[in-house]
Amino acid sequence: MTSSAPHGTYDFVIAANRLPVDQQVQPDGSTAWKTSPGGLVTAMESVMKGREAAWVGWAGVAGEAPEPFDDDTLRLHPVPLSTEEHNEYYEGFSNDTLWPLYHDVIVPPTFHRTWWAAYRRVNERFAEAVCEVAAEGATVWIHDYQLQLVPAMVRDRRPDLRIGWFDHIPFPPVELFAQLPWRAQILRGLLGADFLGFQRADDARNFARSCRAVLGATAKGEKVEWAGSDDGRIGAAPRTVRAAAVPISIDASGFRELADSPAVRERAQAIRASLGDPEVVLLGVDRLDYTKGIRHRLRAIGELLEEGSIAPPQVTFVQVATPSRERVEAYRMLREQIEGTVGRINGDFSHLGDTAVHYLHQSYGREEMAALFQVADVMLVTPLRDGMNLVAKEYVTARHDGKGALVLSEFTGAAEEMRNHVYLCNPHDITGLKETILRAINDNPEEKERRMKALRRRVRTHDVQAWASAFLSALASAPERPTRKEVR
Ligand code: ADQ
Repeated sequence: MTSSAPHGTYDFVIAANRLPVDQQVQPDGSTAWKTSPGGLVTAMESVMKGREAAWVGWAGVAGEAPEPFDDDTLRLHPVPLSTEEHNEYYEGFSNDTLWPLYHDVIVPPTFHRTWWAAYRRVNERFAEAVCEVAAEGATVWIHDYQLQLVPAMVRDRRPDLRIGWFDHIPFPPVELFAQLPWRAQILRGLLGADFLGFQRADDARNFARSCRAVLGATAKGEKVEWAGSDDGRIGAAPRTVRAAAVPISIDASGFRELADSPAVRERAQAIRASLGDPEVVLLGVDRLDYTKGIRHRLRAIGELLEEGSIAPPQVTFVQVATPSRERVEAYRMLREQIEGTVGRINGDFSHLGDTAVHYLHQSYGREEMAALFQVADVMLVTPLRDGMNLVAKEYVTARHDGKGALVLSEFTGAAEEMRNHVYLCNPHDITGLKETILRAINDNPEEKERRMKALRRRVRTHDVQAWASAFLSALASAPERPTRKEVR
Protein backbone atom coordinates (compact mmCIF):
# COMPACT_ATOMS: atom_id res chain seq x y z
CA MET A 1 0.00 0.00 0.00
CA THR A 2 1.28 3.51 -0.71
CA SER A 3 0.61 6.77 1.04
CA SER A 4 1.61 10.37 0.61
CA ALA A 5 3.37 11.00 3.94
CA PRO A 6 7.20 10.90 3.80
CA HIS A 7 8.74 7.64 5.04
CA GLY A 8 11.65 7.00 7.34
CA THR A 9 14.03 4.06 7.41
CA TYR A 10 13.22 2.28 10.68
CA ASP A 11 11.28 -0.98 10.47
CA PHE A 12 10.51 -1.12 14.22
CA VAL A 13 9.28 1.99 16.01
CA ILE A 14 8.42 2.38 19.68
CA ALA A 15 6.44 5.36 20.93
CA ALA A 16 6.22 6.04 24.66
CA ASN A 17 5.72 9.20 26.69
CA ARG A 18 9.39 9.11 27.78
CA LEU A 19 12.53 8.23 25.92
CA PRO A 20 14.55 5.58 27.79
CA VAL A 21 17.29 8.12 28.57
CA ASP A 22 17.86 10.92 31.05
CA GLN A 23 19.95 14.01 30.52
CA GLN A 24 22.71 14.30 33.11
CA VAL A 25 25.00 17.19 33.89
CA GLN A 26 28.67 16.17 33.80
CA PRO A 27 31.28 17.51 36.28
CA ASP A 28 32.56 19.91 33.58
CA GLY A 29 29.05 21.39 33.16
CA SER A 30 28.32 19.70 29.82
CA THR A 31 25.32 17.39 29.46
CA ALA A 32 25.20 13.74 28.41
CA TRP A 33 22.46 11.13 27.93
CA LYS A 34 22.28 8.14 30.24
CA THR A 35 20.05 5.14 29.54
CA SER A 36 17.47 4.80 32.30
CA PRO A 37 17.39 1.21 33.49
CA GLY A 38 14.01 -0.44 33.38
CA GLY A 39 12.08 -3.48 32.31
CA LEU A 40 10.70 -1.87 29.18
CA VAL A 41 14.17 -1.06 27.85
CA THR A 42 15.36 -4.60 28.52
CA ALA A 43 12.27 -6.07 26.88
CA MET A 44 12.73 -3.89 23.85
CA GLU A 45 16.41 -4.84 23.58
CA SER A 46 15.36 -8.47 23.26
CA VAL A 47 12.96 -7.81 20.39
CA MET A 48 15.00 -5.10 18.63
CA LYS A 49 17.94 -7.35 17.87
CA GLY A 50 18.61 -7.42 14.14
CA ARG A 51 16.10 -4.67 13.41
CA GLU A 52 16.52 -1.02 12.54
CA ALA A 53 14.74 0.39 15.58
CA ALA A 54 13.74 3.89 16.66
CA TRP A 55 12.17 5.14 19.91
CA VAL A 56 9.96 8.24 19.85
CA GLY A 57 9.38 10.03 23.17
CA TRP A 58 9.85 13.11 25.32
CA ALA A 59 13.41 13.64 26.55
CA GLY A 60 12.32 14.85 29.99
CA VAL A 61 13.29 18.53 29.60
CA ALA A 62 10.65 21.11 28.64
CA GLY A 63 11.36 23.43 25.73
CA GLU A 64 13.16 22.69 22.49
CA ALA A 65 13.88 19.02 21.89
CA PRO A 66 17.41 17.83 21.16
CA GLU A 67 18.15 16.60 17.63
CA PRO A 68 17.54 12.85 17.07
CA PHE A 69 20.59 10.82 18.11
CA ASP A 70 21.80 7.23 18.33
CA ASP A 71 22.21 5.34 21.58
CA ASP A 72 24.13 2.19 20.75
CA THR A 73 21.99 0.60 18.00
CA LEU A 74 18.78 2.46 18.86
CA ARG A 75 17.72 5.70 17.21
CA LEU A 76 16.25 8.13 19.75
CA HIS A 77 13.79 10.64 18.36
CA PRO A 78 12.86 13.31 20.93
CA VAL A 79 9.43 14.96 20.81
CA PRO A 80 9.37 18.52 22.23
CA LEU A 81 6.97 19.59 24.97
CA SER A 82 6.65 23.14 26.20
CA THR A 83 6.27 23.73 29.95
CA GLU A 84 2.59 24.48 29.40
CA GLU A 85 2.09 21.29 27.38
CA HIS A 86 3.84 19.28 30.06
CA ASN A 87 1.43 20.77 32.62
CA GLU A 88 -1.70 20.23 30.53
CA TYR A 89 -1.06 17.06 28.52
CA TYR A 90 1.04 15.15 31.09
CA GLU A 91 0.31 16.34 34.62
CA GLY A 92 -3.21 17.44 33.70
CA PHE A 93 -4.98 15.19 31.23
CA SER A 94 -2.80 12.09 31.65
CA ASN A 95 -2.27 12.14 35.40
CA ASP A 96 -5.28 14.04 36.75
CA THR A 97 -7.99 13.02 34.24
CA LEU A 98 -7.16 9.60 32.78
CA TRP A 99 -5.16 8.13 35.69
CA PRO A 100 -7.90 8.50 38.35
CA LEU A 101 -10.66 7.61 35.86
CA TYR A 102 -8.86 4.40 34.84
CA HIS A 103 -8.17 3.50 38.50
CA ASP A 104 -11.75 3.18 39.72
CA VAL A 105 -12.09 6.95 40.43
CA ILE A 106 -10.33 6.46 43.80
CA VAL A 107 -10.01 10.25 43.62
CA PRO A 108 -12.33 12.24 41.34
CA PRO A 109 -10.94 12.87 37.84
CA THR A 110 -10.61 16.50 36.71
CA PHE A 111 -12.06 17.41 33.31
CA HIS A 112 -10.68 20.48 31.57
CA ARG A 113 -11.21 21.22 27.89
CA THR A 114 -7.86 23.00 27.66
CA TRP A 115 -6.11 19.86 28.94
CA TRP A 116 -7.89 17.78 26.32
CA ALA A 117 -6.81 20.22 23.58
CA ALA A 118 -3.19 19.88 24.74
CA TYR A 119 -3.49 16.06 24.86
CA ARG A 120 -4.74 16.01 21.27
CA ARG A 121 -2.02 18.38 20.10
CA VAL A 122 0.77 16.40 21.76
CA ASN A 123 -0.61 13.08 20.46
CA GLU A 124 -0.62 14.61 16.98
CA ARG A 125 3.04 15.54 17.40
CA PHE A 126 3.93 12.01 18.48
CA ALA A 127 2.02 10.62 15.47
CA GLU A 128 3.94 12.91 13.10
CA ALA A 129 7.24 11.84 14.63
CA VAL A 130 6.34 8.14 14.30
CA CYS A 131 5.45 8.62 10.62
CA GLU A 132 8.67 10.50 10.02
CA VAL A 133 10.89 7.66 11.23
CA ALA A 134 8.84 4.57 10.19
CA ALA A 135 9.87 2.72 7.03
CA GLU A 136 7.26 1.40 4.57
CA GLY A 137 5.38 -1.47 6.24
CA ALA A 138 7.14 -0.96 9.60
CA THR A 139 5.86 -2.29 12.94
CA VAL A 140 4.89 0.44 15.41
CA TRP A 141 4.42 -0.28 19.13
CA ILE A 142 2.72 2.53 21.05
CA HIS A 143 2.70 2.52 24.85
CA ASP A 144 0.18 3.54 27.42
CA TYR A 145 -2.59 5.94 28.33
CA GLN A 146 -0.70 9.11 27.44
CA LEU A 147 -0.83 8.18 23.74
CA GLN A 148 -4.29 6.77 23.08
CA LEU A 149 -5.00 8.93 20.02
CA VAL A 150 -1.71 8.07 18.32
CA PRO A 151 -2.85 4.75 16.75
CA ALA A 152 -5.59 6.38 14.61
CA MET A 153 -3.52 9.50 13.96
CA VAL A 154 -0.72 7.32 12.59
CA ARG A 155 -3.08 5.10 10.58
CA ASP A 156 -4.79 8.07 8.94
CA ARG A 157 -1.41 9.21 7.66
CA ARG A 158 0.26 5.86 7.09
CA PRO A 159 -2.10 2.95 6.37
CA ASP A 160 0.94 0.84 5.38
CA LEU A 161 2.06 0.44 9.02
CA ARG A 162 1.25 -2.36 11.46
CA ILE A 163 0.22 -0.66 14.67
CA GLY A 164 0.04 -2.08 18.20
CA TRP A 165 -0.81 -0.40 21.51
CA PHE A 166 -0.21 -1.67 25.02
CA ASP A 167 -2.08 -0.43 28.08
CA HIS A 168 0.13 -0.50 31.20
CA ILE A 169 -2.73 0.54 33.48
CA PRO A 170 -6.25 -0.88 33.94
CA PHE A 171 -8.96 -0.17 31.39
CA PRO A 172 -12.05 0.89 33.36
CA PRO A 173 -15.53 -0.57 33.17
CA VAL A 174 -17.77 1.33 30.74
CA GLU A 175 -19.86 2.65 33.65
CA LEU A 176 -16.82 4.73 34.69
CA PHE A 177 -15.23 5.28 31.27
CA ALA A 178 -18.52 6.79 30.05
CA GLN A 179 -17.94 9.81 32.33
CA LEU A 180 -15.15 11.00 30.03
CA PRO A 181 -16.44 13.84 27.84
CA TRP A 182 -14.06 12.67 25.07
CA ARG A 183 -14.81 8.95 25.35
CA ALA A 184 -15.69 8.46 21.66
CA GLN A 185 -12.53 10.19 20.46
CA ILE A 186 -10.36 8.05 22.75
CA LEU A 187 -11.96 4.81 21.51
CA ARG A 188 -11.62 5.89 17.88
CA GLY A 189 -8.00 6.73 18.57
CA LEU A 190 -7.33 3.26 19.98
CA LEU A 191 -9.20 1.48 17.18
CA GLY A 192 -6.52 2.78 14.81
CA ALA A 193 -4.32 -0.06 16.12
CA ASP A 194 -4.36 -3.61 14.71
CA PHE A 195 -3.80 -5.14 18.12
CA LEU A 196 -4.51 -3.72 21.58
CA GLY A 197 -2.75 -5.45 24.47
CA PHE A 198 -4.01 -5.24 28.06
CA GLN A 199 -2.75 -6.51 31.42
CA ARG A 200 -5.85 -8.65 32.11
CA ALA A 201 -8.62 -10.24 30.03
CA ASP A 202 -11.06 -8.10 32.07
CA ASP A 203 -9.36 -4.92 30.84
CA ALA A 204 -9.69 -6.09 27.22
CA ARG A 205 -13.35 -6.92 27.84
CA ASN A 206 -13.93 -3.49 29.42
CA PHE A 207 -12.49 -1.91 26.28
CA ALA A 208 -14.68 -4.02 23.97
CA ARG A 209 -17.79 -3.23 26.02
CA SER A 210 -16.99 0.50 25.83
CA CYS A 211 -16.67 0.27 22.04
CA ARG A 212 -20.07 -1.39 21.92
CA ALA A 213 -21.79 1.05 24.25
CA VAL A 214 -20.15 4.28 23.07
CA LEU A 215 -19.53 3.67 19.35
CA GLY A 216 -22.11 0.99 18.56
CA ALA A 217 -19.30 -1.40 17.52
CA THR A 218 -19.79 -5.16 17.64
CA ALA A 219 -17.57 -7.24 19.88
CA LYS A 220 -17.28 -11.01 19.51
CA GLY A 221 -14.73 -12.79 21.64
CA GLU A 222 -11.53 -10.76 21.36
CA LYS A 223 -12.49 -9.06 18.07
CA VAL A 224 -14.00 -5.60 17.89
CA GLU A 225 -15.57 -4.49 14.61
CA TRP A 226 -16.47 -0.89 13.95
CA ALA A 227 -18.31 0.22 10.81
CA GLY A 228 -16.57 3.61 10.83
CA SER A 229 -18.13 7.01 10.39
CA ASP A 230 -18.44 9.49 7.55
CA ASP A 231 -17.78 12.54 9.73
CA GLY A 232 -14.23 12.85 8.40
CA ARG A 233 -12.76 13.14 11.93
CA ILE A 234 -9.73 11.25 13.22
CA GLY A 235 -10.16 7.48 12.97
CA ALA A 236 -13.25 7.51 10.71
CA ALA A 237 -12.38 4.39 8.67
CA PRO A 238 -14.07 1.03 9.41
CA ARG A 239 -11.89 -1.21 11.60
CA THR A 240 -11.58 -4.78 12.83
CA VAL A 241 -9.09 -5.12 15.68
CA ARG A 242 -8.16 -7.65 18.32
CA ALA A 243 -8.05 -6.72 22.03
CA ALA A 244 -6.55 -9.31 24.39
CA ALA A 245 -4.53 -9.83 27.56
CA VAL A 246 -0.72 -9.92 27.36
CA PRO A 247 0.44 -9.46 30.99
CA ILE A 248 3.73 -7.60 31.36
CA SER A 249 6.58 -8.95 33.46
CA ILE A 250 10.14 -8.20 34.58
CA ASP A 251 13.62 -9.06 33.33
CA ALA A 252 13.64 -12.07 35.63
CA SER A 253 17.08 -13.47 34.76
CA GLY A 254 18.74 -10.04 35.02
CA PHE A 255 17.11 -9.29 38.36
CA ARG A 256 17.80 -12.78 39.71
CA GLU A 257 21.47 -12.45 38.83
CA LEU A 258 21.66 -9.06 40.53
CA ALA A 259 19.86 -10.30 43.63
CA ASP A 260 22.15 -13.31 43.84
CA SER A 261 25.36 -11.24 43.82
CA PRO A 262 27.53 -11.20 46.97
CA ALA A 263 27.26 -7.41 47.19
CA VAL A 264 23.45 -7.53 47.39
CA ARG A 265 23.48 -10.40 49.91
CA GLU A 266 25.90 -8.49 52.11
CA ARG A 267 23.84 -5.34 51.82
CA ALA A 268 20.71 -7.28 52.86
CA GLN A 269 22.48 -8.46 56.01
CA ALA A 270 23.62 -4.93 56.76
CA ILE A 271 20.10 -3.55 56.35
CA ARG A 272 18.70 -6.21 58.69
CA ALA A 273 21.35 -5.41 61.27
CA SER A 274 20.67 -1.67 61.01
CA LEU A 275 16.99 -2.39 61.74
CA GLY A 276 18.11 -4.09 64.97
CA ASP A 277 17.85 -7.69 63.65
CA PRO A 278 14.09 -7.97 64.08
CA GLU A 279 12.38 -11.36 63.92
CA VAL A 280 9.99 -10.16 61.23
CA VAL A 281 10.44 -7.37 58.71
CA LEU A 282 7.33 -6.22 56.86
CA LEU A 283 7.98 -4.19 53.69
CA GLY A 284 5.97 -2.00 51.35
CA VAL A 285 7.52 -0.44 48.20
CA ASP A 286 5.35 1.81 46.09
CA ARG A 287 5.29 5.02 44.19
CA LEU A 288 3.56 7.47 46.51
CA ASP A 289 0.24 7.12 44.67
CA TYR A 290 -3.35 6.91 45.96
CA THR A 291 -3.86 3.75 43.88
CA LYS A 292 -1.29 1.82 45.91
CA GLY A 293 -3.37 1.47 49.08
CA ILE A 294 -0.68 2.82 51.42
CA ARG A 295 -3.24 4.50 53.72
CA HIS A 296 -5.24 1.28 54.11
CA ARG A 297 -2.03 -0.63 54.81
CA LEU A 298 -0.99 1.84 57.49
CA ARG A 299 -4.44 1.59 59.05
CA ALA A 300 -4.03 -2.19 59.31
CA ILE A 301 -0.49 -1.89 60.70
CA GLY A 302 -1.64 0.76 63.21
CA GLU A 303 -4.43 -1.48 64.49
CA LEU A 304 -2.14 -4.53 64.73
CA LEU A 305 0.26 -2.44 66.83
CA GLU A 306 -2.56 -1.12 68.97
CA GLU A 307 -3.87 -4.61 69.66
CA GLY A 308 -0.37 -5.81 70.44
CA SER A 309 -0.47 -8.47 67.67
CA ILE A 310 2.81 -7.01 66.41
CA ALA A 311 5.33 -4.84 68.26
CA PRO A 312 8.81 -3.46 67.73
CA PRO A 313 11.61 -4.51 68.09
CA GLN A 314 10.43 -8.06 67.16
CA VAL A 315 8.33 -6.86 64.22
CA THR A 316 9.10 -3.75 62.22
CA PHE A 317 7.49 -2.25 59.13
CA VAL A 318 9.50 -0.51 56.40
CA GLN A 319 7.57 1.59 53.89
CA VAL A 320 9.44 2.93 50.87
CA ALA A 321 7.31 5.58 49.17
CA THR A 322 8.90 6.76 45.95
CA PRO A 323 8.36 10.49 45.28
CA SER A 324 5.83 10.84 42.47
CA ARG A 325 3.84 13.54 40.58
CA GLU A 326 4.42 16.05 43.33
CA ARG A 327 2.92 18.95 41.40
CA VAL A 328 -0.52 17.29 41.23
CA GLU A 329 -2.71 18.37 44.17
CA ALA A 330 -4.11 14.88 44.95
CA TYR A 331 -0.52 13.61 45.38
CA ARG A 332 0.46 16.48 47.67
CA MET A 333 -2.55 15.78 49.87
CA LEU A 334 -1.82 12.07 49.95
CA ARG A 335 1.74 12.70 51.05
CA GLU A 336 0.58 14.91 53.91
CA GLN A 337 -1.94 12.30 55.06
CA ILE A 338 0.53 9.43 54.93
CA GLU A 339 3.29 11.30 56.68
CA GLY A 340 0.83 12.45 59.36
CA THR A 341 -0.30 8.86 59.93
CA VAL A 342 3.27 7.51 60.10
CA GLY A 343 4.11 10.23 62.62
CA ARG A 344 1.11 9.33 64.79
CA ILE A 345 1.86 5.60 64.68
CA ASN A 346 5.49 6.14 65.59
CA GLY A 347 4.55 8.58 68.31
CA ASP A 348 2.27 5.97 69.88
CA PHE A 349 4.18 2.74 69.33
CA SER A 350 7.92 3.36 68.82
CA HIS A 351 10.40 3.32 71.69
CA LEU A 352 13.84 4.85 71.77
CA GLY A 353 15.86 2.68 69.40
CA ASP A 354 12.82 0.61 68.30
CA THR A 355 10.92 2.17 65.43
CA ALA A 356 7.48 0.79 64.56
CA VAL A 357 7.38 2.22 61.00
CA HIS A 358 10.47 3.13 59.00
CA TYR A 359 9.25 5.54 56.33
CA LEU A 360 11.54 6.36 53.39
CA HIS A 361 10.43 8.93 50.81
CA GLN A 362 13.31 8.22 48.44
CA SER A 363 14.36 6.53 45.21
CA TYR A 364 16.90 3.73 45.24
CA GLY A 365 19.10 1.88 42.76
CA ARG A 366 18.29 -1.67 41.64
CA GLU A 367 20.82 -3.23 44.04
CA GLU A 368 19.33 -1.52 47.08
CA MET A 369 15.83 -2.60 46.01
CA ALA A 370 16.98 -6.21 45.61
CA ALA A 371 18.61 -6.10 49.06
CA LEU A 372 15.45 -4.65 50.64
CA PHE A 373 13.37 -7.43 49.09
CA GLN A 374 15.71 -10.01 50.63
CA VAL A 375 15.21 -8.48 54.04
CA ALA A 376 11.40 -8.60 53.79
CA ASP A 377 9.93 -11.62 55.55
CA VAL A 378 6.52 -10.43 54.45
CA MET A 379 6.05 -8.17 51.44
CA LEU A 380 2.88 -6.07 51.46
CA VAL A 381 1.60 -5.29 47.94
CA THR A 382 -1.89 -4.02 48.65
CA PRO A 383 -3.03 -1.56 45.93
CA LEU A 384 -6.66 -0.56 45.57
CA ARG A 385 -6.14 -0.93 41.82
CA ASP A 386 -2.98 -1.61 39.79
CA GLY A 387 -2.50 -2.50 36.12
CA MET A 388 0.05 -5.20 36.96
CA ASN A 389 2.43 -4.32 39.86
CA LEU A 390 5.98 -5.27 39.05
CA VAL A 391 7.14 -4.99 42.67
CA ALA A 392 5.32 -8.28 43.39
CA LYS A 393 7.26 -10.01 40.61
CA GLU A 394 10.57 -8.42 41.62
CA TYR A 395 10.10 -9.53 45.22
CA VAL A 396 9.69 -13.22 44.46
CA THR A 397 12.54 -13.08 41.94
CA ALA A 398 14.88 -11.60 44.56
CA ARG A 399 14.12 -14.44 47.03
CA HIS A 400 16.82 -16.91 45.90
CA ASP A 401 16.66 -18.37 49.43
CA GLY A 402 13.08 -19.51 48.71
CA LYS A 403 11.88 -17.78 51.87
CA GLY A 404 9.48 -14.88 52.36
CA ALA A 405 5.76 -14.42 51.85
CA LEU A 406 3.80 -12.17 49.52
CA VAL A 407 0.58 -10.48 50.63
CA LEU A 408 -1.07 -9.40 47.36
CA SER A 409 -4.20 -7.40 46.63
CA GLU A 410 -6.78 -9.06 44.43
CA PHE A 411 -7.11 -5.73 42.57
CA THR A 412 -3.71 -6.00 40.88
CA GLY A 413 -3.03 -7.49 37.46
CA ALA A 414 -0.38 -9.65 39.16
CA ALA A 415 -3.09 -11.41 41.18
CA GLU A 416 -4.42 -12.98 37.95
CA GLU A 417 -1.21 -14.96 37.64
CA MET A 418 -0.18 -15.34 41.27
CA ARG A 419 -3.42 -15.72 43.22
CA ASN A 420 -3.00 -19.41 44.07
CA HIS A 421 0.31 -18.97 45.86
CA VAL A 422 0.15 -15.55 47.49
CA TYR A 423 -1.63 -14.44 50.65
CA LEU A 424 -4.47 -12.81 48.75
CA CYS A 425 -6.24 -9.82 50.28
CA ASN A 426 -8.95 -7.25 49.74
CA PRO A 427 -7.24 -4.04 50.95
CA HIS A 428 -10.58 -2.34 51.64
CA ASP A 429 -11.34 -4.97 54.27
CA ILE A 430 -9.07 -3.80 57.10
CA THR A 431 -10.00 -6.71 59.39
CA GLY A 432 -9.34 -9.19 56.58
CA LEU A 433 -6.08 -7.45 55.70
CA LYS A 434 -4.88 -7.68 59.32
CA GLU A 435 -5.71 -11.40 59.42
CA THR A 436 -3.90 -11.99 56.13
CA ILE A 437 -0.78 -10.16 57.35
CA LEU A 438 -0.74 -12.26 60.53
CA ARG A 439 -1.26 -15.45 58.52
CA ALA A 440 1.66 -14.53 56.26
CA ILE A 441 3.83 -13.92 59.35
CA ASN A 442 2.82 -17.08 61.19
CA ASP A 443 2.31 -19.68 58.46
CA ASN A 444 4.72 -22.61 58.71
CA PRO A 445 8.01 -22.30 56.83
CA GLU A 446 7.38 -25.35 54.59
CA GLU A 447 4.11 -23.86 53.34
CA LYS A 448 5.80 -20.52 52.65
CA GLU A 449 8.62 -22.21 50.74
CA ARG A 450 6.16 -24.23 48.67
CA ARG A 451 4.32 -21.05 47.71
CA MET A 452 7.48 -19.11 46.99
CA LYS A 453 8.82 -21.86 44.74
CA ALA A 454 5.66 -21.79 42.60
CA LEU A 455 5.72 -17.98 42.39
CA ARG A 456 9.37 -17.93 41.36
CA ARG A 457 8.74 -20.52 38.65
CA ARG A 458 5.82 -18.49 37.28
CA VAL A 459 7.86 -15.28 36.94
CA ARG A 460 10.89 -17.11 35.54
CA THR A 461 8.86 -18.66 32.73
CA HIS A 462 6.75 -15.55 32.06
CA ASP A 463 9.38 -12.83 31.93
CA VAL A 464 9.45 -9.52 30.09
CA GLN A 465 11.15 -11.03 27.05
CA ALA A 466 8.30 -13.56 26.72
CA TRP A 467 5.82 -10.70 27.10
CA ALA A 468 7.39 -8.66 24.31
CA SER A 469 7.50 -11.56 21.88
CA ALA A 470 3.91 -12.58 22.71
CA PHE A 471 2.80 -9.01 22.03
CA LEU A 472 4.63 -8.85 18.71
CA SER A 473 3.29 -12.24 17.55
CA ALA A 474 -0.23 -11.07 18.39
CA LEU A 475 0.39 -7.83 16.51
CA ALA A 476 1.75 -9.63 13.44
CA SER A 477 -1.32 -11.86 13.08
CA ALA A 478 -4.02 -9.39 14.25
CA PRO A 479 -6.97 -9.34 14.03
CA GLU A 480 -6.56 -13.13 14.10
CA ARG A 481 -4.92 -14.89 17.03
CA PRO A 482 -1.41 -16.12 16.28
CA THR A 483 -1.21 -19.84 15.68
CA ARG A 484 0.93 -21.85 18.09
CA LYS A 485 3.76 -21.87 15.55
CA GLU A 486 3.72 -18.09 15.23
CA VAL A 487 4.14 -17.53 18.96
CA ARG A 488 7.91 -17.14 19.30
P1 ADQ B 1 3.95 1.72 38.43
O1 ADQ B 1 2.64 2.25 38.90
O2 ADQ B 1 5.10 2.64 38.54
O3 ADQ B 1 3.84 1.19 36.92
P2 ADQ B 1 5.03 -0.96 39.34
O4 ADQ B 1 4.56 -1.93 38.34
O5 ADQ B 1 5.01 -1.48 40.72
O6 ADQ B 1 4.18 0.38 39.34
O7 ADQ B 1 6.51 -0.55 38.98
C1 ADQ B 1 7.27 0.26 39.82
C2 ADQ B 1 8.74 0.10 39.50
O8 ADQ B 1 9.47 1.12 40.17
C3 ADQ B 1 9.30 -1.23 40.01
O9 ADQ B 1 10.23 -1.70 39.08
C4 ADQ B 1 9.98 -0.85 41.34
O10 ADQ B 1 11.06 -1.66 41.70
C5 ADQ B 1 10.44 0.56 41.05
N1 ADQ B 1 10.49 1.34 42.28
C6 ADQ B 1 9.48 1.55 43.16
N2 ADQ B 1 9.89 2.30 44.20
C7 ADQ B 1 11.18 2.57 43.99
C8 ADQ B 1 12.17 3.32 44.70
N3 ADQ B 1 11.90 3.96 45.85
N4 ADQ B 1 13.40 3.38 44.18
C9 ADQ B 1 13.68 2.76 43.02
N5 ADQ B 1 12.80 2.05 42.30
C10 ADQ B 1 11.56 1.96 42.77
C11 ADQ B 1 2.84 1.18 35.88
C12 ADQ B 1 1.49 0.58 36.28
C13 ADQ B 1 1.69 -0.81 36.85
C14 ADQ B 1 2.42 -1.70 35.83
C15 ADQ B 1 3.66 -1.01 35.29
C16 ADQ B 1 4.26 -1.78 34.11
O11 ADQ B 1 0.85 1.42 37.25
O12 ADQ B 1 0.44 -1.40 37.18
O13 ADQ B 1 2.81 -2.90 36.45
O14 ADQ B 1 3.37 0.31 34.85
O15 ADQ B 1 3.33 -2.00 33.10
